[in-house]
Amino acid sequence: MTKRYGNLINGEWVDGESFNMNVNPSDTRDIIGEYARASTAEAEAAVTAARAAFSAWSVSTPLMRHDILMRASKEISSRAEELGHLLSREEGKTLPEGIGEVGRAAQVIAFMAGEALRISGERLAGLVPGSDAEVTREPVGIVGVITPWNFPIAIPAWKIGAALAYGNCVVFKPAELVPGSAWELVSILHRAGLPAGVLNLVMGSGRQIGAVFTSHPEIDAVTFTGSVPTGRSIAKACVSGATMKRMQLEMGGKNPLVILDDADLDVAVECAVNGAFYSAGQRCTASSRFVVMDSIHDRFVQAVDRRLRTLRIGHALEKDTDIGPVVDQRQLDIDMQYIQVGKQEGAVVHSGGERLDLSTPGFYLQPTLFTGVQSSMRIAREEIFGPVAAVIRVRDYDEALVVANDTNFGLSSGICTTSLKCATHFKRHSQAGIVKVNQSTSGLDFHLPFGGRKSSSYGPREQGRYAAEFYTIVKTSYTSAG
Ligand code: UN1
Repeated sequence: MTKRYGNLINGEWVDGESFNMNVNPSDTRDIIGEYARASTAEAEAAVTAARAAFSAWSVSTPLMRHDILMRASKEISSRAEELGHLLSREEGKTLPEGIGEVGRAAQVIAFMAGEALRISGERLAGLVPGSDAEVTREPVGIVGVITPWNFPIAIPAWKIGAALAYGNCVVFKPAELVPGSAWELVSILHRAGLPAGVLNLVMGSGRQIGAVFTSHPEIDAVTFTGSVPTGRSIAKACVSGATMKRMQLEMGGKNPLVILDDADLDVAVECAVNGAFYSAGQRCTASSRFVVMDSIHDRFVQAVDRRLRTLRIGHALEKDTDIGPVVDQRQLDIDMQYIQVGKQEGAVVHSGGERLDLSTPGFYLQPTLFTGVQSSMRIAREEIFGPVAAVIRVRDYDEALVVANDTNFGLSSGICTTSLKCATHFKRHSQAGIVKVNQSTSGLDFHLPFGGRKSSSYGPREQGRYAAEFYTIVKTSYTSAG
């Protein structure tokens, strides 16, 4: 009998009408638990509870919010191994990656605890003689939080941590594939002392609960990380109801890593392999296009191939595993379809490209490197979200920049070079929200703003102090001495 986990509504754990099995992608015989699926009525009850809690929470002292978040952060870091194990078991990233992600969740919540104390405004002289004006920040209200499966604890932590720090109430819907880490995070925050209704958990179907978030008049804002099509439909729904909702949408990427011929080859290979293949390439910041100068092309491809051969693909919880499985059958099918598409388009599978049958039944795929890719090919334009990367050959830096920007996405980008001139030019002219020089396009610092351009992102940035742009609303007040 597997353990059952309920939703948190108005400070009470409640069972659902039905439950969702949480399956280990490294071994599909391993069922982690059964997680309640919230009904529409339960999601609505959660919104009502959040609204009721808002009047007190929105004017709570910064110190109260700081202390609760710090308590939660400490519990998360003290349980990093255990929570990392759960995360890797349900998502499939390796144990060091899982434990690392838990550490990052603890850090981001601690950072946000500090932000609760740092909320600030401005005071200016008014234009009417004797008057002054203040610009202050207030919480937005009730925030619907929708998170993806690829960062089961870090993304919920940076959205919920920020929402709570700035005095908002939250209704949280985690990805159905990874409810375990989300449940633990909510349980920790709840026990850290949040008043009933301030944070509610409604696990279940995105379509059903997402519809409550986008249509309910008491939801003020929706923050979402996931695919472009889902983001687009959320955006439409958020503005078409009676109340127009603030939104923050973090969507896909097709992130380029440019390799110039003056690059340190070891650095370039490390950036490439880490950015494209670790976490099985399942990061919206993953490098999926290597834009490589002719004169270093063959050396780079050979070195990446050599490095890939040393990587062990396996069960996420086994000690020597470098790359775990992809998350589920659906994602594996998508990855395999794109590998087919790439071959049909005339690209060459230089490394990998095959499913692996290992001793445990799971969704294992070799890291796959395509060469001979043109920027117009689907494998160079569409987000795959798997361990698949495409090498595009270019003549020089100028062409590299054009190719790097030749995409509808604009999340992160990278360049490997020892030329200060090219690095400086690339930082200014890359059409991406995040640019990295001699670093992997993946792996971001929690104290810095995160977000992209073009169809990668919509709305204000996440993380760092820039999170305030989404989670607070500005008020301008005028005072005359009277
Ligand atoms: C990272 O690269 O460390 O869903 C973070 C994603 C992003 C987060 C990436 N929103 O992959």
